[in-house]
Amino acid sequence: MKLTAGQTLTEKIIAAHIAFGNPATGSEIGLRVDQTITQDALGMMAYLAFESMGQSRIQTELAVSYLDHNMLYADHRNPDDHAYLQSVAQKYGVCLSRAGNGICHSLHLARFAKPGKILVGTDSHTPSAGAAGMLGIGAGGIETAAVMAGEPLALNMPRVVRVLLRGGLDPGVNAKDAALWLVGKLTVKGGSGAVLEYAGEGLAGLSVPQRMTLANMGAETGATSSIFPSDLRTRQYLAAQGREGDYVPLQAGAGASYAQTIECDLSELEPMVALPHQPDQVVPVSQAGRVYVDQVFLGSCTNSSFSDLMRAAKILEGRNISPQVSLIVSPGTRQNFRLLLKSGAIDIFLQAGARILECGCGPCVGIGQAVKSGGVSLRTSNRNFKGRCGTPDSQVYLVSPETAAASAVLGWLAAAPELGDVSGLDSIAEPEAYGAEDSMILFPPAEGSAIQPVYGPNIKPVPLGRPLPEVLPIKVVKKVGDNISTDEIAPSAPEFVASRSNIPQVSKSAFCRSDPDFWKRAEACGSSVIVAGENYGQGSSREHAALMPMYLGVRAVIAKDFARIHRTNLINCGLLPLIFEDPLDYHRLSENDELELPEVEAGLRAGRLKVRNLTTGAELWVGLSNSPRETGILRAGGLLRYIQERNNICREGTNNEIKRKEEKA
Ligand code: MIC
Ligand code: SF4
Repeated sequence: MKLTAGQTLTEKIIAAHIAFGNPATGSEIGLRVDQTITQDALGMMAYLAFESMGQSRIQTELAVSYLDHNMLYADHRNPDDHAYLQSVAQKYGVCLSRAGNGICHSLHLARFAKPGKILVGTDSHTPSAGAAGMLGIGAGGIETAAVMAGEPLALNMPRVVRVLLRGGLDPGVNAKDAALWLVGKLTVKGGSGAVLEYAGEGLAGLSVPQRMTLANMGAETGATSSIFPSDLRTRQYLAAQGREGDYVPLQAGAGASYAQTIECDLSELEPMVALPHQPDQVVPVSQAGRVYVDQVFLGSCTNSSFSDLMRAAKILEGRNISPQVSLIVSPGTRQNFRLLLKSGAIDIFLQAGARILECGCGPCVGIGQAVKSGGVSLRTSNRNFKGRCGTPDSQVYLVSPETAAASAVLGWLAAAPELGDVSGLDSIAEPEAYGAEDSMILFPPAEGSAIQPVYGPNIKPVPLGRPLPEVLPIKVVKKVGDNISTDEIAPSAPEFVASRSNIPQVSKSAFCRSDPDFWKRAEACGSSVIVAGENYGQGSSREHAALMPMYLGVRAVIAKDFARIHRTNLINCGLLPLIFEDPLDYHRLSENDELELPEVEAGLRAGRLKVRNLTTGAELWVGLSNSPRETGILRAGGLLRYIQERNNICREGTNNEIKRKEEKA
């Protein structure tokens, strides 16, 4: 790639991939995408949608489907989904990482990420690939399907925020502490519309897996992506993965200008903790007070690198965990698991009293290992939304592996130095060779047209949204506050995640943690709207948080503002993401109010709509800030219909195979 002076690294990569639009901050651009990733929990919708887009083969350079979330085979549903994913991967030219190989982001960084390329993934932590200088962007499944079918990825040109690192981490302080510090500073919406681009002399001391911890948690600020320069550390890492040939040096041009600079002196950081129930509730561990702990989880795509788990093992060596604590260890990848076995770390975990899980997401997303009622869990993962771990009244704290290990021994939240000398941790580094092998990746045959996708009985077609009428009557079915996460809208407990390929079924779980009757009320309304505060739809990219309400008759959400991925998911499902022009109007809408949008087409063209409150007689205005492309998608009733209409695909053709099978049965 040409190194252009004056451009940020983000701008350079975007300029090299522009498909349409002018890359001026805030305007809509289309990007040519090099690689895609899907994971099982959201990949199902992606491939079901892809099948109805009329392409016989994936159009990107590389597409990888990871089986890592739905690992609990409690009945036929997850194994059926996995069988389907394997069959469509073979048919359409997708590499498939088999269950047990590890977590998508950790594996993708290790095996496929390439500096300077663009990656789109059905997972909000796709920016993790930024650790190797790749621009990773999270998206919904239908959108990722469109990208696999050759559509450019549309998004608003992000502003570029420089994160300037100085100094180096003290022993006992982890890149996680820097990530928590940053999320605390920016808050869960401070990165919205931005790419966090790392720079500064502090970079030299950070390995690629440490950089991944930071890139991974950029998602918790709402950032579009996070990216690191590709430098000697990147080269070392790629060489250790047997992929030195993928290395290209990349950095921002001299004199590049940034929308904002955040400075972080790594040597001043101390162990940090995010308190329940938001990842930005960050304080130093030393100020968190005495917190007794029931469970400690070491793992997830944020913190299960080789050196993360080696450092935790070093702290646990020769010690036993507190009898009050259950310690759970899940190495993120099979590659790391094998290295940890060889190095003796797994033995140390076992001797200390840990429970070892397979390589996958597991407890991070609430699939197994819930904590007891009212229990306290310390986790090295990235999200602590209320109830995400599976226990509604639990308290989840986010910490580094060092803090997790020390706390497991002591029985209370404690930084590693509280347990003893930590200077020895400094000597732990990433291996010079990972012994990489891809025996758990199934590469597709060159031609797959004869392969039949395997549809289990729980797999249903992706429901289509409805085109917008000229006058839209909508009843307020629910009113919520600020920072509602997609975890709250579409909970990820195992019983629900296993049903995600069956929208009629899983829709009944919408908002079920806080409002179990929501689905009945929504169905009874027929046509409804949700009213929300700021940052509605933060967190996971799961488009079920849009598909499920859509299926239940929700036509719009009126909020103070939206998280980026969720706003796009709403549009792609044909729902209007409307923003109060006057935020005080939030107080003028109540549950059960009957509303009407009187002139929808004119509103779509003007980018603002009038809302009549038929119950109170009030009138208010809401904005849409829609691009012409988004207008077309909304008019059509969602992205799938839009693509089908444009490509002249008969709507009835959607997932024909499933329909035929159902008819026969
Ligand atoms: C998460 O970390 O919340 C998940 C589970 O990986 C999600 C995807 C999902 O909902 O399946 C994400 O980050 O997008
Ligand atoms: Fe899996 Fe957790 Fe990472 Fe999401 S954040 S991909 S659930 S490990």
